[in-house]
Amino acid sequence: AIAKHGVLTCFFILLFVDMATAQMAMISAAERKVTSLNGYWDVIIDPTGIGDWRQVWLEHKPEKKSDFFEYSFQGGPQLKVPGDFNSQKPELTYFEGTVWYKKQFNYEPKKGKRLFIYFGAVNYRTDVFLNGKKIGSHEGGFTPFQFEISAPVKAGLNTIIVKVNNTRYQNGIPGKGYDWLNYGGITRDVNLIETNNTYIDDYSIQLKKGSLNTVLGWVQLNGERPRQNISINIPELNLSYHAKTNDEGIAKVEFSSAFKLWSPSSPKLYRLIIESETDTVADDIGFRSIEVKGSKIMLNGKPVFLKAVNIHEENPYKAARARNKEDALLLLNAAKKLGCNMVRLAHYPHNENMVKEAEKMGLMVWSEIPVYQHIEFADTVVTQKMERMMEEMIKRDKNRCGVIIWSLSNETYPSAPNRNNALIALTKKCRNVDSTRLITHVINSQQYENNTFDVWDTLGRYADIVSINEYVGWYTPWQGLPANTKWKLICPEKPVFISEFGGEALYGSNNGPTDEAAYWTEAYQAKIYTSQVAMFGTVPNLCGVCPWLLFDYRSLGRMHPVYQKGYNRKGLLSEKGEKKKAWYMMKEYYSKK
Ligand code: GCB
Repeated sequence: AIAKHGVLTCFFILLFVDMATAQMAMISAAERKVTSLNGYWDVIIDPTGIGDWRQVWLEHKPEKKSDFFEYSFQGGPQLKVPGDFNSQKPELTYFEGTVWYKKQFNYEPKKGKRLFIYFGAVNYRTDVFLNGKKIGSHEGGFTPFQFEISAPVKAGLNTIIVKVNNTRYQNGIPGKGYDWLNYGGITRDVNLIETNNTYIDDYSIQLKKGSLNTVLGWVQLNGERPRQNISINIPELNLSYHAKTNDEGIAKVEFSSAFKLWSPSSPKLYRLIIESETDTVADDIGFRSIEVKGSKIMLNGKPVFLKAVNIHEENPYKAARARNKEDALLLLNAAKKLGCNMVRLAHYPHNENMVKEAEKMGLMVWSEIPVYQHIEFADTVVTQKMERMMEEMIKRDKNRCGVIIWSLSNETYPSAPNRNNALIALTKKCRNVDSTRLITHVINSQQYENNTFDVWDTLGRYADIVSINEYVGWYTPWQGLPANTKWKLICPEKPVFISEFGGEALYGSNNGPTDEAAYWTEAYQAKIYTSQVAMFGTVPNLCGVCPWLLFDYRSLGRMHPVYQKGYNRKGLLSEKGEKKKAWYMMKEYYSKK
């Protein structure tokens, strides 16, 4: 009987295989007419994936007492959305598998309205079912997506079931190996969004490359009335720009004004209202120019040194994925206190609060897709996923002037089959989608011999900035005086950014219990920083540095029973926010820059 049931189920699963992949989310989702589905959701924890066979989404209900049934949500546990599941239940701490989520909502369909369900992010694979039918799926843990449910939604009570699976896949992005906690679950907001038949799906409103006063962009409508009059209003500037969308719903936008430019010392944003005949969206947008000229990075036409810090999307005090404005402020205020003017949001797109709050505080942002170390570039599915993730990241954040750099990869292996082809193609795509920002790839393939760095990776040729991760003093010993370091660079004309450096220290372990402990002391970490600072003086075209990293953070690969206990200890701050010696050194370096 089980076998027969299995065959039938397989048949049904096959029927579902071709269901829709998610749509890219409309931008500025929070500014729309939303009904939040945040809060407690009923869940079924499903370590083996048996729920697929039992078709959890059908919610079989017994008619008679004697009817067989399994996997009811009723009377089971609940999890908070948004939120990773790992930090919510002790049995889920290191869980990698499937959790089914269920939520009900009431809705009254209205003539002329469309309804979408929007997910800020779900890690890693998502399948969504509405009233027992699959409506589609999404892959990727850090970008938003949506499904239109205008047709299947019913009057009255509706049931949404979401299958979340955070298993690591060889052909996933990231792949199987990475140095952070694999927080699974519905980690960001879920909203119902109601729009008119034709709504403003997307817009790009930023300064034209190289210009300090001219906006070049577009507005994109979605719906049955693509041809409309649109306007862009900036009340503070008394500016009102009018255009018409074409048959594809697109209008080109070009206007000039004497903008007060956005910069770290004056993070000016303007309230902007975009109107079509059938929709209105508001946004806070800043204007700035970012370019590479010769070996320098120029912000608003002036050279800028990037005083950055690496940050994972984790609230260290809660040992949980950061998800809201308060979490963002905790992390970003610490970066500010260190004296930073930029944050590298490692190693995946963080939630929108991070980007928006950083922008408001005058922190430039480096945003990255999780193309990290072990990626199966030879698998064409992987290259498609990379592109899709990049597009989802850019669609969401392209109007954030704070974002100055798109990072398309971190420490990938030059010897991995098809790596260069895949990343070069991705870079070209990225420039097509957004020509206004800088693009980088983080390189870690350099040789360090005879106190000389040989940065030979040809990927550097396709980036605007050569970004290098190096851990001399930690994973690799110094081979001479840091101040005498020599450099051979694949692109000697380009700006160089040290995107990671550092070492681990357990806060308070200043007099380690044994001699070996020297390596884990704050003093040892501080010495790495002194040496690195001395070495920075030797880097040709140095345009900025970025210690790894702000806070100690959770990572499964960090299991030293005394010093790590599940934490990567390269933080300048402990997970409790205590300042290590290296914090003060970095702060001093930034205060002098
Ligand atoms: C790296 C990675 C970063 C790691 C770090 C480390 O190069 O980019 O994700 O966590 O090294 O601590 O080793």
